[in-house]
Amino acid sequence: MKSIGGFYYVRCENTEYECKARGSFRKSGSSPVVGDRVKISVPDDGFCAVEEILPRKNKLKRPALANIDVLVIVCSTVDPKPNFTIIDKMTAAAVNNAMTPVIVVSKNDLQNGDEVAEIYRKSGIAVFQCAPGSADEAQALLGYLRGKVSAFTGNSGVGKSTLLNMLFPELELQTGQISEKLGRGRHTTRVVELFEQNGCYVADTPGFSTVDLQRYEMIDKERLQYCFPEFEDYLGQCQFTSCAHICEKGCAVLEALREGKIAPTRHKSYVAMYEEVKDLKPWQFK
Ligand SMILES: Nc1nc2c(ncn2[C@@H]2O[C@H](COP(=O)(O)OP(=O)(O)O)[C@@H](O)[C@H]2O)c(=O)[nH]1
Ligand SMILES: [Mg+2]
Ligand SMILES: [Zn+2]
Repeated sequence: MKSIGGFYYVRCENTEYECKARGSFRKSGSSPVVGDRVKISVPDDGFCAVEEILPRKNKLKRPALANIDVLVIVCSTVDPKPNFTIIDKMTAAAVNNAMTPVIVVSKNDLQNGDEVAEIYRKSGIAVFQCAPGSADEAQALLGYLRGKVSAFTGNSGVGKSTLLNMLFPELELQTGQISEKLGRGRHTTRVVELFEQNGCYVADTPGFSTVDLQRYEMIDKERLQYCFPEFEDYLGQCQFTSCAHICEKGCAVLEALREGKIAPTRHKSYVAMYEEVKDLKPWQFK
């Protein structure tokens, strides 16, 4: 649940155990991180210890988190306007890391967000549309997050803190901060923690800064197509087996795009990401 100063706080049933890690973890360079499923020993006297880390389904470096189920990507209708390239990089990075991307469209009271929402629904991604007072939508999102470990991300000002306060009132996060750095400054040490309420586990990263996948994550050109869920039905149906779905003749993805089955902004993001990585050598990844 939490890692601070060499101690690990491990939840087992309803008890939290303060544990040290076995020295062997340090030698192997794979110490436990928040979100890990672990085996611990609980002696009659002395320190509890993390004995074993179970296999991870994913792991982020910054913040150090493991086993994230859901990446909640918050974007607002206005103030700031959605940046589709960034949003789509996040959804792709989530899929590439075995996380389920979810889109929250905020500020529907300022401008209707149906068009943005439709782009992602059409892409097979769950969408929630929030505005102050839209308690039903917040409840639906809470229901979706129950039993899962989630992390929140999105540009500064989109309403992450506002949303988290709506979902988890006891967090009492400050909202309307100009810079995420302000929030970070309040923490003197870098604590990473999972916050649990109603069976939802949310990554409380320092100052609730965003989980920034896209800056550290590049997806190679062969894998990229699989990170856009709406392409799936058409993959393998192109005229050329090596089709990159950019401008090729007989491309089933481009045909779906023309027929309106794939959103133009999504394909545009795919092309932009493809262009970024197409000339990179394998050693330039990670
Ligand atoms: N009208 C409106 N304002 C919102 C909504 N969500 C957030 N805000 C405002 O947008 C500003 C930024 O919100 P905040 O939660 O701090 O964004 P964060 O930077 O992503 O954490 C604040 O002034 C909020 O009051 C919303 O759904 N509707
Ligand atoms: Mg905030
Ligand atoms: Zn194709």
